[in-house]
Amino acid sequence: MGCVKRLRTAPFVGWALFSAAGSVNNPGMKLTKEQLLVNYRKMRMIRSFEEKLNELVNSGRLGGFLHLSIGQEAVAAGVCAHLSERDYVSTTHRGHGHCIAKGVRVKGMMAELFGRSTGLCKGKGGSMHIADMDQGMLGANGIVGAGIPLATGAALTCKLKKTGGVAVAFFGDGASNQGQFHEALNMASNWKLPALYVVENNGWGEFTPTEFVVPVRDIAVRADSYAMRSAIADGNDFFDVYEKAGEAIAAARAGEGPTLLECKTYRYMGHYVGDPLAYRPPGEVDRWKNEHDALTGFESRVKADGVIEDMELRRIDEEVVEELSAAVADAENDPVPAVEALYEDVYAKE
Ligand SMILES: Cc1ncc(C[n+]2csc(CCOP(=O)(O)OP(=O)(O)O)c2C)c(N)n1
Repeated sequence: MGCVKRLRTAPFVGWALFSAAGSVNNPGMKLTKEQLLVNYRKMRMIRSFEEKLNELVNSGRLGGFLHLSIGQEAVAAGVCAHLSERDYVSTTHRGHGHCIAKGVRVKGMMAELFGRSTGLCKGKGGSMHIADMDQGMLGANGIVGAGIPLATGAALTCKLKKTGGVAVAFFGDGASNQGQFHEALNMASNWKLPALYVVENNGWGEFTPTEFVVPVRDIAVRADSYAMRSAIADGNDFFDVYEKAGEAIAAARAGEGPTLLECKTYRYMGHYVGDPLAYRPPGEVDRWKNEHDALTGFESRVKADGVIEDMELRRIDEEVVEELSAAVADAENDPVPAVEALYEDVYAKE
């Protein structure tokens, strides 16, 4: 396989970002204790939700083709911490974390993944088509890059209707090579839309290292082509993402137009659940896990600052486990959609 022959030996370039900067950034950043706990809970929920999915698929209790974002939790949480119900988010094939961070109910997500009629899309969407319009979640998407123009359209709606809302598109480094990325950024900048484009550069697109297919070191520079503001964040540092996303979203709300925010991160899991990861350079996954994990970093920071005690975080961990167990039990017992529902909520009918 060509991929094996070309296996990279150097660590992913994103590594340089945090090893040079250190893992604790933005000492001036202000969040209340309550906000910190809310965001820890979100990140813990994202990770535990996906660890649970991994376990369910591997034990044969859950079917379907799933993509997990374990390792990237700080991006979803740090960006969505600035959003409310008037704001929109679009996501990708790897979108559970963005849904949770945006406030989508875990119970409805779990039921959707199990294909139950109680699911957010009545059991007919599944992991890659999960959506929740009540929360401004425009949907996951199996087509790489397709969420980018969707969020751009939502940003145009916010602008025309003067809602004060913003729209955020989350997507991967691979998606930044798609034509629709460039078309959408051009339009958004030209029309000064209240949009934020968050590229999660996790170093891999399927089984290919990013630098094999992206000639620029920083995807953020692509914003220059469209006279758009850009920023680079350490995507495994919640506080850095929070600060940079906050600046971008404030500018968008103030009518100053969109930003391309590149978050350098890493995903611990393969492209899909079941991917044996044989193509990753030895030690790469462990290095990120052991030296720059988003949750461990957050925990060390808040404990060192003396804001939060260990037992408060452990209580959240337990609550998350309980909530997930209940969601799985409910989902397993809920009914599948009735055959008569086949033609409901679809555009094309016989
Ligand atoms: C238009 C399109 N082309 C190709 C694919 C197959 N595909 C699915 S995921 C993926 C890689 C995406 O990489 P990236 O955007 O970096 O996101 P990541 O999976 O790393 O989160 C590809 C090529 C697809 N689903 N849609």
